[in-house]
Amino acid sequence: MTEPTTVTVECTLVLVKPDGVRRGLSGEILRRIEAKGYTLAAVELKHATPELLAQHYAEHEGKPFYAPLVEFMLSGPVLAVVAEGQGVIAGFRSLAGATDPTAAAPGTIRGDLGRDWGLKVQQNLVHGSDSPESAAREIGLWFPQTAA
Ligand code: IDP
Repeated sequence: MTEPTTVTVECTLVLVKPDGVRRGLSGEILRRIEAKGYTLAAVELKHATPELLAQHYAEHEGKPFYAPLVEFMLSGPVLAVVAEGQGVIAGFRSLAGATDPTAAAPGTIRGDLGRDWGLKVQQNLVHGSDSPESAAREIGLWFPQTAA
């Protein structure tokens, strides 16, 4: 059987959330992305704005955790990252682990480094785009200078 020859290189938006930046875990999270073989195409420390977060989290508007999530995301700087590589959208979400750090598997960012979700439910260290459409939209929001 021959190996497939098509290599689809894609980009995803990763955010190291304010808990990750505050706890000094940005370097460890970038290290895991690079160790997996992905490339860092852009890295920038940013302060989110309510307007940016309203767009970024539009799908969650109206949910009970929406307002605390936005408040948390405004509580400190966020490290915005564009990671590039074959299968990086699904691959980073697998590196990140389950949304709830208490349930996330050992070996994942949230499983190894995340704190018990019972305390601060929004605080799960990282965001990663969940589809090619979300990745394009989110990269355009956080890195508007890269938009075509
Ligand atoms: P994901 O980040 O694993 O893709 P989403 O369901 O897209 O998870 O939710 C976005 C973010 O909203 C989560 O990362 C987490 O910070 C927060 N969140 C999701 N579900 C809950 C919840 O049930 N309670 C509190 N916060 C939540």
